[in-house]
Amino acid sequence: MQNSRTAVLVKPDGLQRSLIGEIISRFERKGLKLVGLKMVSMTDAMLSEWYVEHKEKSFFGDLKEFMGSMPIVAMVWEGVDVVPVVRKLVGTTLGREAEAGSIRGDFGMSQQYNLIHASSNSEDAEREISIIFNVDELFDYSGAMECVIYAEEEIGK
Ligand code: FUP
Repeated sequence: MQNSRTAVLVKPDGLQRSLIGEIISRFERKGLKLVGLKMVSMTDAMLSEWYVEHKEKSFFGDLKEFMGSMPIVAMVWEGVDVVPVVRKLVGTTLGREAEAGSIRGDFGMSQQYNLIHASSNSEDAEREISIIFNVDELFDYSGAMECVIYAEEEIGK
């Protein structure tokens, strides 16, 4: 198993609904490690790169407008298999169908206003992280609780 990183955005609706603390808290409680955090206004160019896979979709323009309408909170979380772990905590895209217990399932009703973004795979994670974070804005430190979150063989120590 491998320690890896994923990108998370609390979207404009998450900011407006004061869910930043709640969201950070869920990832902390799970045992993930926060290695980057910033508030940022995403430009049209950043959003075109971020959502490149959706550039032909009908909702592309509306999605970029919404995401650029106010600041978002960007984070990088680290952990073993962190990409699928975070996707599970976030829940499926449409809030009103998302699993109860997930962030979207507990707090959302919408598809566009679905509170949070989480990278779909490791390649997307690294690409997304580089759109928002400089190398010196990402931190490497040892987590004091790691020895009770993972068994030694799970983190290859
Ligand atoms: P997800 O990976 O769950 O965040 O969702 P997608 O990558 O499928 O979609 C990216 C974003 O586009 C979603 F968060 C919401 C938005 N979207 C729409 O606004 N309308 C749609 O029909 C589909 C997605």
